[in-house]
Amino acid sequence: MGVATSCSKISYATGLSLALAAGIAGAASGDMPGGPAVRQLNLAPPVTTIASQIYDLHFVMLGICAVIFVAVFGVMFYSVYAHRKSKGHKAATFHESTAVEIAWTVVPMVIVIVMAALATKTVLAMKDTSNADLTIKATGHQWKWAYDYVKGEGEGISFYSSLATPTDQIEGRVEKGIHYMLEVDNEVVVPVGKKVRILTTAQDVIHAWMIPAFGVKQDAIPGFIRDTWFKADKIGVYRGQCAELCGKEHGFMPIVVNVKSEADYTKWVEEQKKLMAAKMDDPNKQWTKAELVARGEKVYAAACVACHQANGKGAPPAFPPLDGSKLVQGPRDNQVALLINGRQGTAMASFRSLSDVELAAVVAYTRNSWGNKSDDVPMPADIKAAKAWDAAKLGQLAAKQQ
Ligand code: HEC
Ligand SMILES: [Cu+2]
Repeated sequence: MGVATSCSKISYATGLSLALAAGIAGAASGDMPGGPAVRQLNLAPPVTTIASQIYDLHFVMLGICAVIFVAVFGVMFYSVYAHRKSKGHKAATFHESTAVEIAWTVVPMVIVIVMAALATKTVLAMKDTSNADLTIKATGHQWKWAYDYVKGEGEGISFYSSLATPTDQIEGRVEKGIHYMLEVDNEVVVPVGKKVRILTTAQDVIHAWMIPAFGVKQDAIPGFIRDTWFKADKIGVYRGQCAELCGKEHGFMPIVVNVKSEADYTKWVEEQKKLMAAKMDDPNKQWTKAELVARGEKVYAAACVACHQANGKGAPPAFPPLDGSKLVQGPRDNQVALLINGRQGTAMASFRSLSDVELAAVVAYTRNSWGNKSDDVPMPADIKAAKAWDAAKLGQLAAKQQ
């Protein structure tokens, strides 16, 4: 098998150099910076030590396979040709050659041991996530990534990172951009030359966090935390994808890492902190219903319109209307509970990660928009109590199951 694979790789490589020599494969204008190149056959140009080690190992292994290939087939074709029947050769009749048997056991074993020894150093280094300068948690969601800066400069920053390619490009109505399908709204920003530890986990199904130029690919498994690391040697933007088939939009959750100089990274952290502070709601503020409704319109536009539509009519039967919904017009606690917990097995996910103010606001908004009208709106404190009650209940359930 190994021999057959290396054979096809050799012929690709030969084909590539022929094509390059003839000047056919030179459509460099379409190469994506930090992503794949047009007619790319080789691995991504490495940007970390681990990635260059993987790159070198790849060619050493390929070389070993090529030598074996030439040696084995050389002997075989020579034997077939030199001892052909028309020359009157008679088949040898010997049985059981201890020397040959030892040779064909020992030689492959030595080859495999040499290969393993070469690879082991790199594999061990890949797994050594100790002494990181910065730790970032990457959580896979169907179908986006969430990032939390857990430790190091920038601690406390967290955001979602979703595909930024416009639908018009995806559906072919306009020309596709150079970063087609490998661009996001919020990039992961890291400093150059620093060891970055990535913790991977997932919210729903198994995803995988991969940046080829870093030589990094790590599964993100619900209920588990796995980790990997990289230390980028070069400033630039590097692109990868979810590398575990995770559902119908598996191809729609790219990963973009923006490696900045240390000074630029510090600047970015400060900007993020300011943005976060500006977004934070004053915890002591007394909200009026009108203020909550106004605030809720923004939350609704950001988090709910995709399914329930701006006019509250939804898209039945998949997405129910909220305008005139019995649940929205009924007791407010039911609606709060639905938003906090989501509804299992449907597209209505849990919105527990929204702040107390945001949840109170969006409930107030949906209860007082379109044809809906209700003075019974929750205050942020009610949401806080509902979340706490829920957490306590979940805790009791977990304790019972043990
Ligand atoms: C990804 C699509 C999606 C998003 C985004 C979404 N919902 Fe839903 N929502 C659903 C689906 C699907 C249901 C129906 C669930 C079921 O079958 O029980 C639903 C049900 C509801 C219901 C119950 C309606 C009824 O009459 O039973 C309410 C209330 C609701 N959503 C509010 C919201 C709010 C508020 C937001 C924004 C914070 C939101 N939803 C975001 C898909 C979505
Ligand atoms: Cu995925």
